Amino acid sequence: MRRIYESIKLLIKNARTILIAGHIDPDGDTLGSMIALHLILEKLGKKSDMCCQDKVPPSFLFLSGADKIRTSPKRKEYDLFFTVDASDLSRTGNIKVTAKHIINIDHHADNTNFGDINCVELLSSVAEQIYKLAKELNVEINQEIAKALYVSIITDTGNFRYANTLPSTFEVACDLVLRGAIPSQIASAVYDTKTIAGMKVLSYALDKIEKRGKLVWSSLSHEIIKKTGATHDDLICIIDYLRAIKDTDVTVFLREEKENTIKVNLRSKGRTNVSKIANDLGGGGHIQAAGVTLNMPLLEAEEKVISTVMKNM
Ligand SMILES: [Mn+2]
Repeated sequence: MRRIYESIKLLIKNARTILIAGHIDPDGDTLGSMIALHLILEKLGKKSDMCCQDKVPPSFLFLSGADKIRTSPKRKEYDLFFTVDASDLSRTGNIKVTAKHIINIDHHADNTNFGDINCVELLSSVAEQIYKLAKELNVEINQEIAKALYVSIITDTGNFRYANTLPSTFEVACDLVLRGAIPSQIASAVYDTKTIAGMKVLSYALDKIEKRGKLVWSSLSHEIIKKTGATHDDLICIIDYLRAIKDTDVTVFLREEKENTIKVNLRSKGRTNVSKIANDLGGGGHIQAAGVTLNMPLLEAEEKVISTVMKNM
């Protein structure tokens, strides 16, 4: 690993143009890591562009530099192209650039090692890797970097609750707090961001909950989503509420984005591989979090997904 960090150091030194890309539907880890890396490079006197195919969710806009993240890259060619939190290049979506070197920094077990340099470690979050990189580069972590990395850690570990929470996660988090990340303020900025429309649409989803064995699911029709005025950001967090029900393993949430377009999210607490289920349905993802889009009526999609899950549990 040490050698990998050494090579990254050298490539940064020689690069004139640098792009940092996150994954589609950006989450706290990809965004926090992008911003932290951008700030670290800035401290080394290196300018970098940041790019994510999809817009930054409003709950992360408080991070300094979040407003600099573009949905398309400034240039077509870069010396260095960092991807953070992407298990495969396709996870960066429609960001198509040519680069002399691709540096793949990621913590997913199924990473396809698509980079020229693959910095892949099974840590809680990419934040832990960026933290190590900062140390390796002799860049002092200031309050802004600490805040960004802390956001990555709490969002990817579900506030230190998921199985990926390691002793090193607490060590890094502790140092970030010592360097000015204020846990209560950051938690409030990230989580106390629910909208009235989001709460209303959630109430419909909760009302429709069904449970069969260790499987829990719910769904929302396009009509309800339209009626409440809920946005994409209001909808993507619903599965976390469903997931909190006791004595369950798999959670499924289906939403009718438009007629015959059903977005399906799958989560597992570890006993069932939802990535396999999503694959069977034509989608993809990870063991504990996966998804698929089905082109059929909502009821039909619900039946199909539930029977596929039951077969795999
Ligand atoms: Mn991550």
